[in-house]
Amino acid sequence: MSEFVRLEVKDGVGTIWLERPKMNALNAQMQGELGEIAREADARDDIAAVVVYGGERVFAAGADVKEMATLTYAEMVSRAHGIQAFTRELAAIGKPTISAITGFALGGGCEVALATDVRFAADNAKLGQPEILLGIIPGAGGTQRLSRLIGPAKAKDIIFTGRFVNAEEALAIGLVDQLHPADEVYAKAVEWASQFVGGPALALRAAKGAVDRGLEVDLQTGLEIERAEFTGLFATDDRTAGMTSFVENGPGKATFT
Ligand code: CO8
Repeated sequence: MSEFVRLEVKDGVGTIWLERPKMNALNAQMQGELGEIAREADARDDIAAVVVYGGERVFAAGADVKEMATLTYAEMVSRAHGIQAFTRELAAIGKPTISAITGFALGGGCEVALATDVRFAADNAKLGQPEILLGIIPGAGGTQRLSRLIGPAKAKDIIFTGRFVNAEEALAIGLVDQLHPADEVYAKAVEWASQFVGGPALALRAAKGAVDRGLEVDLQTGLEIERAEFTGLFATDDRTAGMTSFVENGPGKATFT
């Protein structure tokens, strides 16, 4: 039973709630719960898409610094894999995922948002990787996912300085995808996620896998990944339903199972 992370399912959309007052600081227990709930969201057939949300005030202010402050080097050596594992589990959800960001998304909080496909932010949002100010660097994927998303120069500026990026700048550099008033950002994210309810789940999983795995390899290997995913879909009921419906009724009217 999770204490700090909750999965709520409504009309085909799963919301992963971050719930650890006051700032959703991610202690080791919460990191483990997030990884576990991400795996559940991936596996459940009643979830078509996932929203990650920290509530109206704050997304997450990062790893729990008070907990981390006491760790020795030897303890961190054995924990570091787990720290990367929970954002990897989140990124591995084979369904469309979106973060609805209000307030601070810092350090590990920003890394959680980076592990989803899309980010909608409130106009009061502040994102950043302030680890450098603690004498460390991002450890839950930030150096890798941030630079892949916004490019190495902008990522280095943010990681080297530890500065906070406000909502307007985050939108301008592609760190977030849309801005909304704080009290609307969750509803907008749910609306985005709802588009995929009743959609072709295997094709969505294949599309996400092809894009994500393709980003990690050379073009030729990426094209081979695409070809394998593309041809594999010809064995699915969804492609039969999609194409039959197009031929008989025209575009966009297919019902998928
Ligand atoms: N960890 C633990 N407690 C925190 C954290 C945190 N990251 N952030 C805030 N808090 C606590 C404060 O200590 C304070 O507690 P209390 O009321 O008991 O004194 C309470 O939350 C409210 O915080 P503030 O009074 O500071 O509130 P402000 O509105 O003045 O400031 C800020 C909010 C800007 C968020 C500020 O608290 C801050 O800078 N927090 C730290 C942000 C940070 O450095 N994050 C990075 C952490 S390191 C990290 O994430 C490592 C990544 C690699 C591993 C990832 C695994 C998840």
